[in-house]
Amino acid sequence: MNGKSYILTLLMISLFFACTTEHTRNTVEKSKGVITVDGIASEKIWQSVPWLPIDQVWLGNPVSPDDFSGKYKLSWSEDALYVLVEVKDDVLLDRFENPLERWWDEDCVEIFIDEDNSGGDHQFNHNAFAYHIDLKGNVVDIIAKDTPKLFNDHIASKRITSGNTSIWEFKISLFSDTFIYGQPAQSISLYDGKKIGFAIAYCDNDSSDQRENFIGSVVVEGEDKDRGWKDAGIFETIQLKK
Ligand SMILES: [Ca+2]
Ligand SMILES: [Ca+2]
Ligand SMILES: [Ca+2]
Ligand SMILES: [Ca+2]
Repeated sequence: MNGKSYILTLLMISLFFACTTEHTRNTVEKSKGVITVDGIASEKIWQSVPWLPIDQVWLGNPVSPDDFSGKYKLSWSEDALYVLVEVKDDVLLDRFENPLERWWDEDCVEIFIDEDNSGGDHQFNHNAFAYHIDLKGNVVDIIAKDTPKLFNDHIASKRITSGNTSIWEFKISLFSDTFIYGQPAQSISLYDGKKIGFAIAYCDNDSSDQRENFIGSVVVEGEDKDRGWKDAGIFETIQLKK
């Protein structure tokens, strides 16, 4: 093999692995069996799909593994997107009795959904959703300036915590950008090949007035990394596969 074809072969091999990795990360495999939202990852699908990291610090200082580490898996059925999350957090802080009070300043999982993968602004509209799920399972997003609302009928979840490790299962119904809060709405049916904008994050607070860290699943370029709550352009595109 001459020098040129050697380099070409190397390039093709690296391209192949780059594509394979990308494929694994962005493709969401359908569950053949029913997923029971009980906080126990006993379903077959959870054994076969890979963990993905929640490791991008969007706010606060770099985190040590004994302060926070997190990972997640995805699957789907025709009626919902499923997320399995494992978080190791040294202190679980449930500060506010009222779920609509500073929901981001206590420990919570945040799940970002852009149903039609359009990207763009969603601060005060439903072009996309930024669901905060607190330790009691309450789901909060804002529908207008200073107007947080409960979206408990969009996400069912169950958390089981043992020591510093919490396992959550989430079942997420998807709604289109025509959703209007308080009016009856039909959730979207999912299908093979569908693309969705997705990101997940964890607000970690252990003992402070404000959250200490906000750690997400996607790389956000630039200085201001806390943009997921208003900008669906930072989400990652995932694609459903049968
Ligand atoms: Ca389960
Ligand atoms: Ca912590
Ligand atoms: Ca959208
Ligand atoms: Ca914490």
